[in-house]
Amino acid sequence: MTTRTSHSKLRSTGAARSFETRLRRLVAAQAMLLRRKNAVDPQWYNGVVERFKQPVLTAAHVPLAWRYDLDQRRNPFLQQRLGVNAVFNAGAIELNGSVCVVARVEGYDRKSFFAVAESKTGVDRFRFWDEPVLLPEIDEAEVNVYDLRLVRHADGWIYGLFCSERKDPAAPSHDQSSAVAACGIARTKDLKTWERLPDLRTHAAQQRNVVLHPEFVQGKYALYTRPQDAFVEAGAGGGIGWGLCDSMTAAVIEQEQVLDPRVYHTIAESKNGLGPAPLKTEQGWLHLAHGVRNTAAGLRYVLYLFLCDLAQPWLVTHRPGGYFLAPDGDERVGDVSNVLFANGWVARAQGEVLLYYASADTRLHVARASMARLLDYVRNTPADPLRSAACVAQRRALITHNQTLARQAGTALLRRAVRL
Ligand code: M1P
Repeated sequence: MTTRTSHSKLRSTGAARSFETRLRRLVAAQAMLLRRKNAVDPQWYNGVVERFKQPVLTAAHVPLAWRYDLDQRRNPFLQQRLGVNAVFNAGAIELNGSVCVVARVEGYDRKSFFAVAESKTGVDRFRFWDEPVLLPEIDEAEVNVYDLRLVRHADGWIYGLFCSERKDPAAPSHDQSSAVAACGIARTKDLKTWERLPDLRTHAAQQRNVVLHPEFVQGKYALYTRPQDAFVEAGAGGGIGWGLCDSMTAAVIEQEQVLDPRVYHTIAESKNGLGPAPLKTEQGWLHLAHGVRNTAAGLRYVLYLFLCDLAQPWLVTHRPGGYFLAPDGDERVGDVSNVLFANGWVARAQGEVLLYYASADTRLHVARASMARLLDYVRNTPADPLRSAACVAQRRALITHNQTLARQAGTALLRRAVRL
C-alpha cells in the first residue's frame, strides 16, 4: 500500500514536472517569437516595394491559450486541443496610431475565423488581442468565413466585407465539396464589437473578393465585386466589377459593370479579384489586386496594381503589365503553393504604405513602399501589349533607349550597366 502510494506520488510529481517543463518551453518560445524584430530583406529588390525577411504572422503567433488547454488535470500531456493550421489573408487598418490586421485564422478543422492582431511598427511584433472576433451569425447554413476587407467609410463606420461560404444546396448528396460564396457584411467602430448586416445581393451566382469603396459615389455606396458562375472557376463571369447600392443595411446591386476583366494569356486569365479598398491619391484611386492563371502545377496567384480616375472611380486610367509581386523563395510553398494574396494595406504618415500579403494560404508577410514609388510604378510601367511580338518590340525600345543613354551620358557606371 505504502509502496503503491509512493509510486503514484512519484509518477504524478514526475508528470507535473514534465508538464511544467513543457509549458515553460512553450512560453519561452512564444515570448521570443512575439518579441522578434523584422528587417528588410537586402537580397531582394524591384524598386517598387521592400520585402521583409520574416512573416509578420504565422500559426505559431496564435496565443497559447487559444490552442492548449493549460489545465494540467484535464491535459496532463499538454497537447494542443484546438490547433491552428494557418494565419493569412488579413484586412488592415490604422487605429489609434497602431496597425491592426484582421487575419484569417484557420483551425486544424479547416474552419476559418477572424482575429485582430496589433503592432506599433506595422512590420513586426504583432500580437493578437485576447480573443478572436465574435462575428454574429445570421444564417446557420454559413459554414466558413474568410478574407475580410476593412474600410473606414465616409459614413463613419468601419466595414468588414468578407466571404461567407455555404455548402451548395443544389449539390447532389455524394458531393461534399461544392460551395456557394457570398459577400458577408459587418460593421464596427472599434474592431471589438461587430454588427452583422445582411449579405450583399447581386445577380451573380457567386461573389467573393467584394470590397467597399471608402467614399459615396453619386450619393450611393460603391462596391467592387467579383461575379462568378462557380465557386472556383469564373465561368462566363469573372473580372473585377463595380456597382452602386443605396444602403449597406440591405445591400443590393442591381447592375454590375466589369472594370478590370480577365484577359487571355495574362496574369489574370483565369480570374482576378480586388485586394483591399483603394487608396485615394492626388493622381487617382490606387488599387492592389490578385491575378490568377492556370499552370500544369495548378493555379498561380500574383499581385498587381492599377490606378482609377479620381472622379470616376470605375474607369481604369493606368494598368501596368504583369505583376509587381509574385511568390518568392519560401513563400512559394505551403498549403496552397504558388499563391500570393493581399486584402490589406495601410497608408501611414510621411507617405509610407505597408502592404500585407499572404503566401501559399499559410502565413502573412509585409512589404513596404512609399506612395510616390507606387504611383511612379503604376503611371510609368508599360501596359501588357498582349502578344509576344509586341512584347519584344517594347523590350527592344527599352534596350535601345538605355544604349543611347549610356553612349550619350557616358558615365562608366551606365556603360557597365548596359553591358551586364
Ligand atoms: O487559395 C488561393 C485563394 O483562393 C481564393 O481566392 P479567389 O476567390 O480569388 O480564387 C480564396 O479562397 C482565397 O482565400 C485564397 O487565398
